[in-house]
Amino acid sequence: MIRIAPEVASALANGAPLVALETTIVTHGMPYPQNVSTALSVEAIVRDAGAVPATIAVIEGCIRIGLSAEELERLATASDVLKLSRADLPYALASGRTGATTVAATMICAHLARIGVFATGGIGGVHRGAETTMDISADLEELARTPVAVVCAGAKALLDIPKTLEVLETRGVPVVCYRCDEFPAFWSRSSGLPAPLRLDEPRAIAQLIRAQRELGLGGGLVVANPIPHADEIPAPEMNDHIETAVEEARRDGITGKALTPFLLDRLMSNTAGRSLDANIALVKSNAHLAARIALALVGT
Ligand code: PSU
Ligand code: MN
Repeated sequence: MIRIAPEVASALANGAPLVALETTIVTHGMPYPQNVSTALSVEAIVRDAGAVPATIAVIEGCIRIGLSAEELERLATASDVLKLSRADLPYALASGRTGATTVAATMICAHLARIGVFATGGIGGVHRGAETTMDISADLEELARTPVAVVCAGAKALLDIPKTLEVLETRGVPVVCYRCDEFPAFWSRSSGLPAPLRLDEPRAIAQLIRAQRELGLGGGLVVANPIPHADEIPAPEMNDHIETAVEEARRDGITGKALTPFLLDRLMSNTAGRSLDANIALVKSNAHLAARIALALVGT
């Protein structure tokens, strides 16, 4: 059910630092060809920092840890690729389907392969209007149960960020902000909400991960790395676009799994591609930080 690429397998055998990468961002988060070029650059960034990338997906019913460039290209251009979270993973395996893994499913697969650090764009969270829709991403539940550190640029600002942070706190997930005092809001550095925890060095984050493991607490943690200054879209500007996109989703009756991809796509159009440029920049920055944490964890 699980196939580990040779490069990843030898890194695991040698205790070398590894960084897991997800694929929903490729298939449902960005358009072609930027999705493929971003995924390849992110892998290169992890390698340049001295770690081994492990891009995760399900291909024809098999969990794959590490994809070749050709496989990535095929995944990014295939139609009918499922968006897999915890609930869908066994279905994809049992029915031989191909699917991209969300944060939740990537955490599960990374943990199966004994990879403890994972870089993405932004975690899923509590959607705006969740008090009536009950749309809360399975990513939050996964963070509470699976011991993988997720490096992200905070939660996407299209979510209800205060409620997202409340759920993480309730479920006992440490949320550590990297070199900032405010929880970042994906395209913007600022959410108006204070950092639950703050650490300034990858080594200190590695120590936190070790302490969490040694206490036997289970569960993962969120490392929130704000988008680089030069790439951010200021929050007030982004909020107008988000309100428009959320209204468009309501008008078109978009719900469930389709909602986040729909909103990301509408934002890209409504910002004339600027939200995509920001998304690409923040993923690259997260990959670099994740690699540094992975290095610190193996003590190099
Ligand atoms: N980060 C990005 N783009 C994305 C995602 C993260 O920069 O598309 C994906 C992740 O896979 C995350 C998913 O798990 O969005 C959240 O989906 P949902 O809200 O349906 O749980
Ligand atoms: Mn949802």
